[in-house]
Amino acid sequence: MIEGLVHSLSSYSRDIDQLVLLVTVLVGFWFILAEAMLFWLIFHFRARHGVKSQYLTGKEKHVKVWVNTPHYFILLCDIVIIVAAVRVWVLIKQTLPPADASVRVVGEQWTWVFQHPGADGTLDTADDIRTTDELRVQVGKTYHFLLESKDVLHSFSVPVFRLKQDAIPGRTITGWFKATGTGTHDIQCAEICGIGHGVMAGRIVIESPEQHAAWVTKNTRLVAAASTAADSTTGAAGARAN
Ligand SMILES: [Cu+2]
Repeated sequence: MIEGLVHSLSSYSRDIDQLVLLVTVLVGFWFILAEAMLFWLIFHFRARHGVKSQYLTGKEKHVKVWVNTPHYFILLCDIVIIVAAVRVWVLIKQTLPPADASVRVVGEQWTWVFQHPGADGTLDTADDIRTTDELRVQVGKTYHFLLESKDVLHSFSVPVFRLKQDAIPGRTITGWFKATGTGTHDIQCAEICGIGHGVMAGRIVIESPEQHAAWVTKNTRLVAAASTAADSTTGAAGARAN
């Protein structure tokens, strides 16, 4: 979790980090100022012997200016935050750059199932490679992920990518990512999805093109061997039935 917050390994992770920093600084500034003002007022206008309290309606001009001026500055900060947030939202959620490859991600209680294209590079063909709790991708490639859920709401979260997307039963949600560095990193479910939610952890292995090609070749061969074995078993069962 902590390593996910420190590392930033997708083409858009820096945009999200900068947005979070902007919100923290702008909101933090007004928070500290407001708290400091509150405590100063409490201290300065504390009860004193022989001093009567003053009643202010809040409508006096010299009082109103203390309310309105910060109000306008805060509205300005709101506009800055909205513009920055919409910019990042459009870049990540509204734009779908062309994919170099696609992977299917299926959440279920309580595991992640990944379907990768095999040696043919195309998803939903006979040589697809299926794994549980381990997603294998190549650095520098743009991936579309097709996110599904078998049962309840889950949320596909890859902290190093700053990626989080809900998985909804009955829907296929398409999103994208492009890894900018290699290594093994956390995948988590970010939506309470039942008693095993806390153990619904996976990992993403981001590989160099050579490493990834070797993994795809090896596993495509394993998939082919498994389907041949299954065919011969079915054939044998068929022969017995006859
Ligand atoms: Cu889940």
